[in-house]
Amino acid sequence: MTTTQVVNPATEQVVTTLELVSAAETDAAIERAQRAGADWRAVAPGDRARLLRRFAEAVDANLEQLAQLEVANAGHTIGNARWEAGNVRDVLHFAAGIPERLLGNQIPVAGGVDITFHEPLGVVAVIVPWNFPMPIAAWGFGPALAAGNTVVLKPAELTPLTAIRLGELALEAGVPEGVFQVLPGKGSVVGQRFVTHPAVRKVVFTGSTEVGKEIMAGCARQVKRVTLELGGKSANIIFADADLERAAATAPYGVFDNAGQDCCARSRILVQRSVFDRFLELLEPAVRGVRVGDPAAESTEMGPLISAAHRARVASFVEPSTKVAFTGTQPDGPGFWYPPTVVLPDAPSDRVLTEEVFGPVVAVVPFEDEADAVRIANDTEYGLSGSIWTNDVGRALRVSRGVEAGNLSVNSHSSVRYWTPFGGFKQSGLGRELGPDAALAFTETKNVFIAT
Ligand code: TAP
Repeated sequence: MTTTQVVNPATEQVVTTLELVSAAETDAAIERAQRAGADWRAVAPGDRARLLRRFAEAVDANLEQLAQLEVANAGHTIGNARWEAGNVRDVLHFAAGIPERLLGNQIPVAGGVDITFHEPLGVVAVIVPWNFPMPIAAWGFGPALAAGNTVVLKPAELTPLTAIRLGELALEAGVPEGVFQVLPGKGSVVGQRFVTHPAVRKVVFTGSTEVGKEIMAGCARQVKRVTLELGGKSANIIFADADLERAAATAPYGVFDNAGQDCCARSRILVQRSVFDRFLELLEPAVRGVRVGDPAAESTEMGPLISAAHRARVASFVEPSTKVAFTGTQPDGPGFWYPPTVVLPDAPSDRVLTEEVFGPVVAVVPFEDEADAVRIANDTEYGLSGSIWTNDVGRALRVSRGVEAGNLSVNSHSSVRYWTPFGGFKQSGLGRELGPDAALAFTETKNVFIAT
């Protein structure tokens, strides 16, 4: 039996020790999910909706407990963790609207009637990373269950606690055994069985682009459906005509939220050259003002990184030769801390501009004009998110259309709403989650012609 220690990244203390699921246990769970599928897809739409609503209510009733678990397991600030648990509840309520609205078409044809159905896929596997354990899990399992699939879910080895609790809450809410199972285990064991087991019809993977490519290649062997939510290197573009004070005051939160461990982190700030120096002057106090510390404290804005290994990786982006403009603060003592750090790269080829840091390090670079801003923003294989700061509506729309990314915001840094689509261009991913079409990612369209 293999076990893993769950560590609190703010204290380095062991929270608990867990048994990891084996390959044989994964197979057994997939087979249970397959058996449960026949009954689950036959549950009347209104009853499936009611069960999802009860699951949402169970999450809401346990919101504080889930949030506290995430603070202890992932070092998320308590404010963020409460939002994340609330997001699971809201995604489930949104998903509860799906069963009764899974509408097909009636298409005019000669000699009969033609109708389409959205059939469930069967067993859907969801593989979750450690950076947002609750929301990313729910974006997969909510709509998948609503559309009549059964779900097996693998949390990241570092952050399994909230997913395990969500699995218990589903059962307490009356979701039948085998319909939603949480399997804490290794990516190389449990995750791989999801890819290779023929009864799994779809893999929803969120994580690194490197592993995502492997998953996609593995799934190709069985023409298995995949949704991929991968890395990012998003740009925060600030034009000279923008409200510079607001752009500078909010820029730290567009990249340092969740200690920069966010696929949507705006980790490149592009600033029009005519206001470059002024913007840096305004940015400095904003970065120094980010409250870094005990994630359980209500006023904290940034917690620790997830692990010592990850901190070492983040630190590798700031070399002795790197020009550091300024940094924020970090607490002393135990914990995997890294301060908010602003760097001024020498060349477009600098690693800090081309690779995802996934930590609180942001690079600021100047641009000349609108075309130059779009060119630099698109000079990356990623395309997940980004922000555009300008007071010119026409420019806001032109640049929004020009930037190759799935989720953009103008004069704000918001990326995620459960009722709007989310996903990446280029190597940031494949497919979309959430939004009005969430259920279609978990169904096959079937066309039936009936001769009259
Ligand atoms: P990964 O190392 O890719 O791990 C993600 C998940 O995949 C974990 O559950 C991991 O299990 C599992 N896994 C690892 N190797 C596997 C394999 N060979 N087969 C099947 N599953 C495997 O990523 P990470 O470091 O945890 O997460 C950070 C990355 O996720 C960043 O690049 C970030 O941008 C990306 N991310 C993207 C998004 C969106 S929405 N685009 C959202 C969040 C994060 P173990 O825990 O056991 O290794």
